[in-house]
Amino acid sequence: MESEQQMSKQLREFQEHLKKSKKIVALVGAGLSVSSGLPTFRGSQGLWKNFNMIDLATPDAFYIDPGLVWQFYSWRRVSALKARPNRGHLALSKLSNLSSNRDNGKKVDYITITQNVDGLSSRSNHCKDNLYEIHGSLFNLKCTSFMCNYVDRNNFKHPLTKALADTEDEYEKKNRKRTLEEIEQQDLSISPQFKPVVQLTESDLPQCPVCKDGSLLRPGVVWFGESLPLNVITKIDNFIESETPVDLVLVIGTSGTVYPANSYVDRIKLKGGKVAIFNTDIEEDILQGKVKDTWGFRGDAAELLPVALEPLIGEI
Ligand code: BV8
Repeated sequence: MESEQQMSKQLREFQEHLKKSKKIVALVGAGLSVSSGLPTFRGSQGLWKNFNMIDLATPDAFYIDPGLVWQFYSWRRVSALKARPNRGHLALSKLSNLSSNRDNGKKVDYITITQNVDGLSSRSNHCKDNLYEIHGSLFNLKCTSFMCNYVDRNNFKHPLTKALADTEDEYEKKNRKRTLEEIEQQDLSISPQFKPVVQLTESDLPQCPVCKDGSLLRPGVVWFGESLPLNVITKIDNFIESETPVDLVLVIGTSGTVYPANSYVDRIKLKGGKVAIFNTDIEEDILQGKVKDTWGFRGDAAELLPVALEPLIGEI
């Protein structure tokens, strides 16, 4: 167990470095959204009904049973719509706005790289041009036809189709269109985890409005086995590889198991950057300060970030 003084020594050292940092990156994972009520991908939370989430986040799963995968993503959409950004999101949002209006005297270049598709960072008033959603968003839809490049961005519509409303109807008896506010008011206490998946046909699912041959729409997320959006990756590479090195990478609520997201931390460390990990699960050596250029803060990222970043962002 790290002692109180060990923690405060780490915090003091970290904040000294934070105040001197000119270039900062945050790598965000599912753990940041836990205190907003959204489950992580691994461990016991990584299940939806009796499916492993990772098995559903693949092109093959969608090809084999688009109705099943769409019910999974409908549940994810409704859960994310119901969730609100937490103080951890707000802390990063303040940091992002610090670097965008550079005339405030605090010269810091900053980007958030988020693996999360829940849209909570963009709903936390995060500066748009330094937020990189490398795995896409639950609220973008795109056509599955290779011949069509239709994309529907920021689609918060609920339900997307009547049949999918049915799956989402596990939350509410009435099957009608609702505003975001109405969704936020509703009671999500009845978990859909135990109701059986219904068999849906393609005609029950979102269709591309442009394609004549009625192609299916899919969630605008990056599935396992798919490449990340090249334009986003290039911007991140340029930020990390430019001649001014990154001084500090904040590794927040991620198990670091997903490539290529997990490669950024080593690349920054290789160029002399220091690492600060915010996670409920941290190796003892890091907590004891025994790992070079690495600080570890064990706890809920939503609680830790506002405290740790306070010297730069002030009070939230
Ligand atoms: C690609 C969108 C190449 C969908 C997601 C074998 C070995 C190594 C790599 C591979 C391999 N086989 C395949 C690969 C590559 C693969 C991969 O990494 N697989 C993993 C499973 C091994 N990667 C890919 O396929 C990527 N593409 O490589 O392309 C390519 C090139 C050209 C052409 C074709 C292909 C694409 C990966 C993107 C997958 N899509 N999301 C969706 O969300 O539905 S990733 C998905 O996983 C989510 O985005 C999520 O963010 C991520 C899970 O990672 P974490 O965020 O870290 O979440 P996790 O649950 O794991 O951990 C949560 C952490 O939070 C824990 O550490 C926990 O302790 C902590 N925590 C909990 N509570 C709190 C907390 N921390 C703080 N506070 C708390 N309160």
